[in-house]
Amino acid sequence: MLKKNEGIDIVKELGGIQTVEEAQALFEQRLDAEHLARIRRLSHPEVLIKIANAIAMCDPGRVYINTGTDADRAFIRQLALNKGEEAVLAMDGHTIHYDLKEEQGRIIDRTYYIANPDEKISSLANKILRDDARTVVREKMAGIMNGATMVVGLYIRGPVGAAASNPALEITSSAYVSHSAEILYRNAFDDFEKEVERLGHFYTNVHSEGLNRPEDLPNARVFMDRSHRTTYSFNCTYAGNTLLLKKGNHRFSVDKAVYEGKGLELAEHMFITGIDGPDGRVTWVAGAAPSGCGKTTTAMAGNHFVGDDLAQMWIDGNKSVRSINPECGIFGIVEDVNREGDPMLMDRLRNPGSEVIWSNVLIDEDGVPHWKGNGETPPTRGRNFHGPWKKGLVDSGGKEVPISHPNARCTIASSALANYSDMAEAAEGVETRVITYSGRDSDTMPPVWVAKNSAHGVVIGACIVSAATATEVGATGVKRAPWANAPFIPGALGDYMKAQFDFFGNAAIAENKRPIMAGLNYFLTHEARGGSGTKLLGEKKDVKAWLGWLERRAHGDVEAIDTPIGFIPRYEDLKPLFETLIDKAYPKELYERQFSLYIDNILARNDLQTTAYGKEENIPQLLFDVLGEQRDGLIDLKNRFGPVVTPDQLLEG
Ligand code: SPV
Ligand code: MN
Repeated sequence: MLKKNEGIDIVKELGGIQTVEEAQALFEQRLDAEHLARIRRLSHPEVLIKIANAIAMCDPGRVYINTGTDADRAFIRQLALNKGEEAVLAMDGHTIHYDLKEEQGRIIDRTYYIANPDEKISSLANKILRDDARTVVREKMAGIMNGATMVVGLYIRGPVGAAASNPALEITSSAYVSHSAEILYRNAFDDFEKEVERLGHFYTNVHSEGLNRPEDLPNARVFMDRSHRTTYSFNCTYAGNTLLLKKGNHRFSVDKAVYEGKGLELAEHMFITGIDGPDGRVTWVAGAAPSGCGKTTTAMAGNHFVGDDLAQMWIDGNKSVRSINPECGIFGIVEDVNREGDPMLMDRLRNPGSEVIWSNVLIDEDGVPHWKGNGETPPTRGRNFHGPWKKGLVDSGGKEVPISHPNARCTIASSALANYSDMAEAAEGVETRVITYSGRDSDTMPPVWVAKNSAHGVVIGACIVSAATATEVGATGVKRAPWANAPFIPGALGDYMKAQFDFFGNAAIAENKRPIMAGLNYFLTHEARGGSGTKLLGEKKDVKAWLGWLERRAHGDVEAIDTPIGFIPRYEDLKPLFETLIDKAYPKELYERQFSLYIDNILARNDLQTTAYGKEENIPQLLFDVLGEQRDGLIDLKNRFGPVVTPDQLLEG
């Protein structure tokens, strides 16, 4: 069991400041008059003590208290430019940032939970004992900001006033990290302490890029102290390792939901978007997918964008499931973003009018960014994550260096997007009626299916399988990706699973508001369905049809075909949706290939999950019951129809 405030708070011990008086004395010594005046606008003892200790530990040359004004944002952006962390591009408001070529994703091998001696953590994660972590942090972070400017930012992860928001400090010597925080999170300088009082806690993140040299990268670390909800990150720059407001704090929010949420809260790796239905109806969808599997594209395919990466959910007094986005911007993968699949994002990336931080793409000699899969004619030379680049360049291993890294990203405010919904700022969140789970699955599950009930829905999430993507350094192969949230689940998987069953099956949700739960799969290939080649059977834009169908299904507007894995769409419902939503013919023959059940593949998946979960401790029996029920049904179908069962055969029942 996770114990809060257990063991020493490392930054407090290394900083040595225990009281508000000591904190104030340090501020007087270390801050110039302007920033002293700013910090005097704060009075919460814990907040002041935490900031003072970060200063005492990191020993910066200057402390900048960021109040989130336009002037402060301009200062931070300019600091990033002066330091060389970013450079300006041809388009007004656009900058480029590079991470070292060895740090183009999350460094999971150097990411640890700080644990108390008797504490269990996820079998998928690394842990370091508190005393050892203190030694490492002392050795690496004491004085790490010598001569540098420390920016202290006060944010709220979610709208001010929302039930599931969490206040968080981002303290960093990287102006790029701070600049990114300003675009991706809500600066809450004026509301911070009020929100800390209301919510009873805050998260703290302390980061320094150190000297930002490749030789220091083996010593880079990302530490998460669950007991004190404080992160430490050093010698790295990639936002997934450094801007711990994002995944570092998401991990704490998962803990909070699982261990304190009482079946009424979740913290998910999900987009949130609204789909227009008939007669002006808007239906809100939240969906999980592993990093690099189309969450941003799916969110942008909706009519009303709220978020593309994270969702905080709760059951409210009106018996509905509400969701908010802890972020207010996107840190989106740009590979394969093009006019065809992502017209609205492309519009913002290629036209003036918004602030964009690009990372790890190619910049040509005219200061224009280029990336793989953008549908444009690529230049033959420029500068990218690897340094100077020209077509045909190979790395030290003899591999061709792509024009942009597959995890190259753009950072942009949600409000810049044409489909941005102002519901993104609503403290009451959006009423969520559809939950989706997806992964890169080339050969097994159909494009869309709806769980029979909430228990089956939780099992869809538990059973996500996905090919590895570039967001984690060194990841390869096909992996289980439970709820697409596994990299961010600090505690035991069984505890997390129980929280899922408790939440979605909760009697506190009204039956007519209980979300439908679905699987989505955009990655079926021709070769897996009787054709040849690894080309996808569908197109990116088809997602609008799948979401459109789910929108109708959530309101009971369409019937569906009952199968052991859940309900699949009828052809006659999909065909008009393809026509009206994406102006595309949808041949029956394609439908049959996409929605025939390949029983042996699904059974193999079922076995894989049953075996893998069988090895975990304390997995709720309900998971095995659901998998067993599905297996029996699938075997029965196979006995009657053979290994490939078409929708028409399924309709025969
Ligand atoms: C992801 O990889 O899931 C991201 C980017 O959203 S980050 O976690 O920040 O690396
Ligand atoms: Mn993510």
